[in-house]
Amino acid sequence: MDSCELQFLTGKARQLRDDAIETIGTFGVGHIGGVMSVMDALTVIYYSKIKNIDCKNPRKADRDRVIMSKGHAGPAMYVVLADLGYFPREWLKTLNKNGTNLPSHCDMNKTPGIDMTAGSLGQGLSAAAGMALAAKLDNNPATIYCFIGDGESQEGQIWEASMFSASHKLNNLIVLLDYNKMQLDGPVAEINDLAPVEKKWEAFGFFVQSVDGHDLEAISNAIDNAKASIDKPSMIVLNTVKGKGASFAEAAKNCHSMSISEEMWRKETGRY
Ligand SMILES: Cc1ncc(C[n+]2csc(CCOP(=O)(O)OP(=O)(O)O)c2C)c(N)n1
Ligand SMILES: [Mg+2]
Repeated sequence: MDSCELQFLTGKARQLRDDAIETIGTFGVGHIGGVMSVMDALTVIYYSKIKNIDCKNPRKADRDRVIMSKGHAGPAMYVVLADLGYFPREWLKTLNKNGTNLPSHCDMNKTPGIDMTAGSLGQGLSAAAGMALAAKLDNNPATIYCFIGDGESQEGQIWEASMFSASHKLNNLIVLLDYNKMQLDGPVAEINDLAPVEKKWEAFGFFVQSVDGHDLEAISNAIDNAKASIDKPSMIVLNTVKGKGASFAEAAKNCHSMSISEEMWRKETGRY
């Protein structure tokens, strides 16, 4: 990645974080922690790696897919999709309100550009694996990206889907684990530990890389390496910080879901 691209992506990730803080703040409450922690990886995917997407044709057959299996990070997807022109930015003000097209959790039947409905944790990776297998059978060049959470990884269905993916050699599947070490009400390590997570995914047949999930260049290189995998699906462990880039969230003891006042979001974003 050259310095120009790095500078562009750094600025874009900051803008998207501010958009998400404003969007959730305008509603007044939401999953700020898990939205902030995936923002750098989402930025690299959508502004550097993704292929064959078209905001005027969101269901284009050969598009790369992005599945946000940790569906409570819907607002992270929405700020990206609005920025890319899938729907008017005004929609962001309707987040989670009655009649909205932007519910707090991803819904493919409501939001242009959302490839899979999610929210019931553990299910999205199975859908992603199915899409990856279908793409292979169809000789479709699509890459399937799937974000999962570390708390979400306590769901047995995640491991069923991982076995299936390796068994079918789904090298067009890139799973990104948001390893922010926190789940809804506490540290993952204290509730049901995932460590050693890299060894687990390796044992399940994945090509595993572990990176700083806020290092745009490292994420970009890891995705390039994953795309070069010949016969294994990929796991990229994103070592992240829950709430990253929202100072009030990083400072909170638990930032899983927070109330955000107008004063808080304006101060954080500098938008008055
Ligand atoms: C099957 C299921 N059980 C419980 C919940 C409630 N829930 C929503 S988010 C969450 C915590 C998820 O933690 P993690 O995967 O670490 O995501 P993060 O908040 O770090 O983004 C839980 C338990 C759910 N959505 N689905
Ligand atoms: Mg987590």
